Amino acid sequence: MAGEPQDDCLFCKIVAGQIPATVVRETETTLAFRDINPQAPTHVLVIPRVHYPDIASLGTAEPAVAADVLRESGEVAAEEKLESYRVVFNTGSGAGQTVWHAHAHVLGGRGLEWPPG
Ligand code: IU
Repeated sequence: MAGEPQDDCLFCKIVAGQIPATVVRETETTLAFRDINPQAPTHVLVIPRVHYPDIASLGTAEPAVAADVLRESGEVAAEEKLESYRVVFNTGSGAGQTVWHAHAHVLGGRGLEWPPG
């Protein structure tokens, strides 16, 4: 059920402490940890503790938690002292989503081109 931990979800396992992650920030509703395959000098993922498959379904069901993810993305950027950075929600396999638990990528520490690939 949406919102409940999923047995086959990697990020639910990180939230449960069953898989290690390099955590940089934690709140009651969110977790922020370093991406295992960083695409920039700073590459942190901000996830809700609750399971929803993407940011749209989280935003519809639990808008306050979606707002927490956005606020924490800004807090990560501030902690990492990023003057310019990008917050990305890949949504759908055609946009590069591979993990079906909502997450923001916070990317910075190098020049970022626009439009993205
Ligand atoms: P995506 O937007 O769904 O593709 O992002 C998933 C990210 O999760 C991707 O950048 C992976 O490198 C990252 N990740 C991770 O940090 N730890 C893991 O064990 C796995 C994926 I699997």
